[in-house]
Amino acid sequence: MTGILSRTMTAGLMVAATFMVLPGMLARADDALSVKMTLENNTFTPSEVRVPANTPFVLKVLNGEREAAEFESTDMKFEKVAPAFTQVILHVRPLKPGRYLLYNEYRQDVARAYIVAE
Ligand SMILES: [Cu+2]
Repeated sequence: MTGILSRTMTAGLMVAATFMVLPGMLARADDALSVKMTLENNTFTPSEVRVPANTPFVLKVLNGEREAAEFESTDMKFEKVAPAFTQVILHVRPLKPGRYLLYNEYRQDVARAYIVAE
């Protein structure tokens, strides 16, 4: 239920993340809200995180599995492969209030989590 919210992100990280996910876009390090999740044993921790609605944020998901995962969300329109024991950084566009599903596409049946925008 409780997400790890952090407004601290170094400019260097922000540039790297932007380069990975949105090539060509300029980094904005001033207002980065970041949220973290970890996937381990087919379970996301936390399984639900809250973010402010209508605010862009950075979602960092660590794949703690021994095999690759694909973090995907049709609700939030992203998908990214994460090799074993790596973290992916996703720039999520502002969300209207609601509950948004994300999952490991390789194990959709079990590994699911929610972003709650409010
Ligand atoms: Cu996919």
